[in-house]
Amino acid sequence: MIESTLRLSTANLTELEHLALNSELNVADGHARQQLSEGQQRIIDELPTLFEKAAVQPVADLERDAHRAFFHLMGQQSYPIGPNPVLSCYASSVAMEILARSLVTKTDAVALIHPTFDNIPDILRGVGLRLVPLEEDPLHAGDLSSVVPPDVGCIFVTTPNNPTGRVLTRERLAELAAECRRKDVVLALDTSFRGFDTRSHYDHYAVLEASGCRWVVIEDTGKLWPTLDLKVGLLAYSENVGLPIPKIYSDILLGVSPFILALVERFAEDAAGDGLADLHAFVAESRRIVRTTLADVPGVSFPDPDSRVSVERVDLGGRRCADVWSALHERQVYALPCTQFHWADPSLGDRSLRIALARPHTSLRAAVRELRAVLLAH
Ligand code: EGV
Repeated sequence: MIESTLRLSTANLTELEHLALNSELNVADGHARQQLSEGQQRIIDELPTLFEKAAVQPVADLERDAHRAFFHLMGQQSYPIGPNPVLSCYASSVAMEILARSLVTKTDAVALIHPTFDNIPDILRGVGLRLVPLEEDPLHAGDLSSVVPPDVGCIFVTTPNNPTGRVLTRERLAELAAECRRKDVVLALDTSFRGFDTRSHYDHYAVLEASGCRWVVIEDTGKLWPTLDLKVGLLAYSENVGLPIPKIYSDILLGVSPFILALVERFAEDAAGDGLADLHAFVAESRRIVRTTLADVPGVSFPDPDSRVSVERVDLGGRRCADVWSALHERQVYALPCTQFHWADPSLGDRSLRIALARPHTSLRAAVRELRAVLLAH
C-alpha cells in the first residue's frame, strides 16, 4: 500500500525504512537486528521471571535501577537524580517531541546539526520552529562564537552524529556549553548512538553541569541490543533549563512499561561485564565487511573513516543515490539514500548511501554483495 504510493524524492527516511521491514536484505534502519549474544539469550530465556519481578517491584525502584545501570554503562556517572530526575519515554523520538513542544513555548528558532537523521528537523519544524543549519566542520573546530547564531533559543547536536559518526570531544563540549551559557541558549544533545563509541563515554553531565548552561540530553537504549524494539528513550535536563519539560511529558505519557525498564537494566548489566567490547567488535567486523566487499569498486569511498557507530556511509563516486537505491530495490535490497539527512541542502547527500551495520553478518554480506553488483553495473 505504502510502497505503491511512495516517491523516493518525497519520502522521509522512516518511510523508506518501513518499506524494508519485511526484507531479509534490510540494511536501512539503524535499529539493532543482530543475533542475541549468549548472555542476552539467557536473559530472554528468563522473561517470565523478569515479568513477575516487574509486576511486583515499585516502579520508582525499577526506573532508578534501570537508569543507573544504563548511565553507568555509558560512563555518565553525573546524570541527574533528585529534583529533576531523568524521564523515561517510549522512544527517543518521543523525548524529542517533548523537547520540541517545550522549546516552542520560549523560542522560535533552533540551530541544528547538519546533516542528521531527518525526523529531528521534522519534529522541530512540526511544532513551528525555524531551523538554522549548523555544519559539522565549524561545530568541531575553529571559532565557536559564530556557531551559536543570534536569535536562536537552542543549539541541537547529535553526538555521535547519525550518519557520520562524528563525536563532540570533551573539550569542545565544554567550549560549546560555555558559549551557550554566555548567550543563554539551551544546549541540547542527542546521544542515541553513544553506546558504540567509547570516545563519547566521558561524563557529559559533569561537563554540562560545570558550565552552568541550560541543557537537555536525549539518550536511547534502542540502538544497541536486539530486543525487538523493546527500548526506552531517556530525557534528561538541567534544573535551570527553564522549559516546561515535566509538564509536557505528562501531557504525553504517564511512564513506560516497568517490564521494559527491568529488561533494560538486565541488558545493561550484561553489557557491563565486558564494557560493550563484544558489541564494538561486532560492529567493527560489520564495517570491515562493507569496506572490503566494496573496496575494488571504481570511485567508491568511505567518507567517515573514524566512525564507530552502527551505520556506515558509502560515497558512490558520482553515481546518484536515487539510481542506486532503485536498482537495489529491484533486488529487494534496502539501504537509505543520504539525501534526506541533509535537511538544509538535500543535494549534498545525493551521491551517498547509508548502510546499517547492526545485522547478522550473513545478511549484511549478502546485501553488500548485491550493492557491489549494482555499483559495478552503474
Ligand atoms: C535510524 C526512526 C522514527 C529511527 C531510525 C533511526 N524512528 N522516525 N521515529 O528510529 O538511524 O535509522 O534513527
